[in-house]
Amino acid sequence: MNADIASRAHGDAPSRGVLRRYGEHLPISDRTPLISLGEGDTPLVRSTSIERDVGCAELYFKLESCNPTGSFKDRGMVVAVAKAIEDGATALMCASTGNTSASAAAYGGRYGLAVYVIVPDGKPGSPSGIARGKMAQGVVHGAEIIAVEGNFDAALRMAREITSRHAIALVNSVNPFRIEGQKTAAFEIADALDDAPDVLAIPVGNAGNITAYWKGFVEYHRLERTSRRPRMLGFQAAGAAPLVGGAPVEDPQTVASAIRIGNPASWKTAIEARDASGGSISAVTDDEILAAYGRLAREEGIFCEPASAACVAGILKSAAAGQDFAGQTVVCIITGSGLKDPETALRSEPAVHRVPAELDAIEREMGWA
Ligand code: AN7
Repeated sequence: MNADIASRAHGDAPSRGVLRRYGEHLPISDRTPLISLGEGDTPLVRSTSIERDVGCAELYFKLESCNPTGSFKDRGMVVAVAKAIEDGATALMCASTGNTSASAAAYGGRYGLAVYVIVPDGKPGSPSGIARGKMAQGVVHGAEIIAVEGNFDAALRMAREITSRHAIALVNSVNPFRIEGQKTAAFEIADALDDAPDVLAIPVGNAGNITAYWKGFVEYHRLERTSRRPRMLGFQAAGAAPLVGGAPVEDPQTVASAIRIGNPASWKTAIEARDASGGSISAVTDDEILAAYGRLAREEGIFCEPASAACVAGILKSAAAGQDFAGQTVVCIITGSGLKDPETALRSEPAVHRVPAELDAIEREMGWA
């Protein structure tokens, strides 16, 4: 590791970050720099309203949106970047629907690495690009942004090929260190609840995160830190649901741009997590996603991105279809912040009262006069 990076790796206190907090469970050595941007240690918040409709004993939201770049990706990125630095890498690359690129851009910037991100391009009038907030993150952190006329699956194919030809570290979740870091969220949930939950509900796109959570729960159970392993309930958007249909989707479509993915890289391990846990992977429509997104914001105070709402939509749909969650503890993973995607929030004309800057105008408008 060069001295410059070593000197930057100090800046982690007082937040311990994933590498220090869970280092004993991670494939790190004494040469791995213990870098951090304060990732992990995210809130686990009890539901006030949706819990009743699900009919379970306790429903919690794991607010991965509270990570430094606003999504769960930071947990895996910190490990992947630390290992890349250990390896002598000077450049990172990922394909992304926006959150992986935001995270790579932030950590790369902090530790002096060049960052190249390949994202699906948004054409005028077509919803194929990444959310604006995520684009903003790549820009401000100084990444080279390569927007391709194609979807995420095409972008990932090219990122794999390019990083095999050039000395650039690939930090997509096909990088096993990403999965290692992301599994720490399962540890946090088990530590907070003093056991694994009965059910884990999670949105599924490239399927790295469901793979990571399952790995974390399996490891904690093996260490006898928990008495059980959760049923893994994965949810995909109906227009981008290859794991539900059992075949890749050529042209995936959904409002939840983070999970607009037609051929998940971690396909096999997602199916293994589903089957070994006695769980399922099912689809929710965009209408169901947006309904859950609205309820989370209005009734729970949680502004998440549409992809995150997919798991809440899914658990509500499962309960409405007769699945019995009585007596069970359910955790929904809120994978990313709603601030990432203001366009979805403002899709309909915002309900703003426009008035002159006068007290009586406000009182009249609000019906107080
Ligand atoms: C908010 O950033 O794939 O099933 O390139 O951003 O592990 O892919 C993002 C995925 C869920 C799905 N929620 O997780 C990317 C990317 C949010 C996400 C997922 C993503 P995986």
